[in-house]
Amino acid sequence: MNLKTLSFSVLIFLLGIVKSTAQEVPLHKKTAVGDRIVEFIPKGFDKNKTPSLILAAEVSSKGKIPADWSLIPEFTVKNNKASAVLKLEGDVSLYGGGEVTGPLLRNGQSIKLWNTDTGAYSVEGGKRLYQTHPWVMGVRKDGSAFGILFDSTWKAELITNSDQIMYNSEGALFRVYIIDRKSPQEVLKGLSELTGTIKLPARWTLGYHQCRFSYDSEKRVMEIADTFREKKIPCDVIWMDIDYMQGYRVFTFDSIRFANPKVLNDNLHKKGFKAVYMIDPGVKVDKDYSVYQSGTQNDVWVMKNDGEEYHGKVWPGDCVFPDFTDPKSRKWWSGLYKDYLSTGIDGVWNDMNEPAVNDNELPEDKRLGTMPYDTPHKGGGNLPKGSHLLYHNAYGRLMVEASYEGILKANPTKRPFLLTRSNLLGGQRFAATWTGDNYAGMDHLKLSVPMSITLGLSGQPFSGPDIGGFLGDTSGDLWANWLGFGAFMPFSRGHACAGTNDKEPWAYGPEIEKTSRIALERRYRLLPYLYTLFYESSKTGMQVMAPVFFADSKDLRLRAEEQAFLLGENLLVVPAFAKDPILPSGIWEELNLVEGDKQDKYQAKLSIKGGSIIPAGKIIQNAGENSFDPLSLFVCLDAKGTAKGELYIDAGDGFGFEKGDYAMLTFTAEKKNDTVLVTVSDIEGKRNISNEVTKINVHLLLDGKTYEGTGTLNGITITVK
Ligand code: MIG
Repeated sequence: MNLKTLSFSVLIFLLGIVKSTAQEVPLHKKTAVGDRIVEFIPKGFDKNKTPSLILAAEVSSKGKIPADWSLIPEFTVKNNKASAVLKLEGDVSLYGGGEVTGPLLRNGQSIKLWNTDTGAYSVEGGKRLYQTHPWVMGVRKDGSAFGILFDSTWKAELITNSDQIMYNSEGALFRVYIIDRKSPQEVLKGLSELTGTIKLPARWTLGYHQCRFSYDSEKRVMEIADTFREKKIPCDVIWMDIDYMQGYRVFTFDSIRFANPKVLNDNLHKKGFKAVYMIDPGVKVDKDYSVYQSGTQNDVWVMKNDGEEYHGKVWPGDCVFPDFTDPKSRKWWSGLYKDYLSTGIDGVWNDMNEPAVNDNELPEDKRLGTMPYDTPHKGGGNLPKGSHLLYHNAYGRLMVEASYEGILKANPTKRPFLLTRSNLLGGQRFAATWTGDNYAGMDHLKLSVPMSITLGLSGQPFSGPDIGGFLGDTSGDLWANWLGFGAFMPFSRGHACAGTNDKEPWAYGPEIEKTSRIALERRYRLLPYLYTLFYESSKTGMQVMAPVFFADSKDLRLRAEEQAFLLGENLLVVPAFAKDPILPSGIWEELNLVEGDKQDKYQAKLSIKGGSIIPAGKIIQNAGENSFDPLSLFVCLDAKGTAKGELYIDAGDGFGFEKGDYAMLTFTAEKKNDTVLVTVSDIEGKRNISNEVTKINVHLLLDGKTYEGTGTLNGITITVK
């Protein structure tokens, strides 16, 4: 071997090493894009390889990064796969990652970001679920916090170790955003500045929802609805799962069992119910089916590399799938909702949109449960053409964008309600969510608390589990335990899988029925408070359901508490199952809302925080009834003898509030000697509420006693002796 060939082989050898070890990628640019929000762009980043599907809008530079800034991510590439790492200093409590199983405190956890249909959360030991949220929040010992967003949808893993946060993708370089602010609440607001907030939901969506796979005829649906009213158990919504369709063809109705959807929906409306129906992405391959015909004519389907339609098996058998990356396909999909919703459907449920595909006929090691990774997507508009590996995690998110727009267009004077199983960080702008197919067991009951809190810490405040558990039979005891706190989750819906026992509130005998009634009456009394929280969230991105440490982010004892939770900042919910929960210090007074709630062993214990005023309504059977006759104010004074609270009121639906037709009331209470004066200190908005709120009952909770007072918006005085 001469010198030339030797050095050539050495070169090849060295190149080999370089290729298989990670190569550091220098930063191309770092710039402030908001208040203590910094964008990091690695050299070689190309938005035609990694488009942003997470940000609500393109950001723009707002100048230099703050002088004290310390958080700088490091990028590497190995075999064309990009990673980023953020090294951590000192003790940091980690949260987020979106829809996850496992503990609330995420130190030492790892998850796979590849949206997956995972019954009982069984795929990869629960490390891979239906949604993708490449986002982690860290809370330091001093209560200050930061968050890191990896703006990528590529298949990836997210590792949250105590000394570093790592995001390893299987695709091209991406941008990173870091927010560093004084509190976790401020960091969440920063997240919403980047990814948007939820839209204010209609008031009825905050009521209780009753679902089953499936109430399979018009008759059965009305039986369920009528039973709620006969038994006086509050409920707002009945859900229609897939069996309402004609052979699982989306946008159709079974010609025998759901022959008159308009009549059914009208009848539900007359009784104060709303109706939500399921729509899946898979469209049956059937030449005689109008949706398949029109989609084919409009060239909207995902096509394989060989130019043929991609077919995957779902409920209807062989299906095609809209290519939601293509604006033309999204527009076509939106257009399907008009006729469909004209039957009086109030809300839509998008399921199976990971997308889930049944490929069980393949040998086990070949099964993907979704489209092959190299299936191409057309893109268009801001989105480049790309493989399924890039777009899979955005499929559900693009679907719900199209659904949302279609629903809004069909009923422009109503606020769309959409529930989705799959989604992506930022997708809270289009749809609420639930945590998929859990099972009827105490472990999943407990898990449902950190799961929903974590979604909230990842930008999605509107979530909840299948109360009672979806898979398997549910016992009365499990149901009552679950509803006892599920009644205080942002999205509160009972659901049940096909083949399982009846899971309505009355299905377990009179004792559990009574417990269920009390739990839901408590929720309905709190609707004014809940609605106010959702309004706040739609403005600022604040959570609805919050971890207990939000009461005091400096109190290190609270960092891992995941049994108890907060609703807003002022209401503490301790589920009946909670064993030795770690609770925030300070003044907290027990809140009882309904006769018998204190004595019932299944009810969550509620407490309100010193310094706060919680508005409540009366017991109503659905959110459309007047809650404010009278309005109740629960007042708990702080050490200084003062308290404050807010109440948001509007028409409950529609967009009048955007033009000022709302009232945001601020209440204050002040103790002077033996009297406490409660007044309305401020009203924002143009809505005239003098006829809406005529009478106010004040319940002052002080040292375990309750003092009552009655009055009007002009103020209430209570004597404390
Ligand atoms: O393969 O529509 O998670 O809530 O009831 C099951 C039937 C499809 C999965 C959803 C579940 C729903 C069910 N769906």
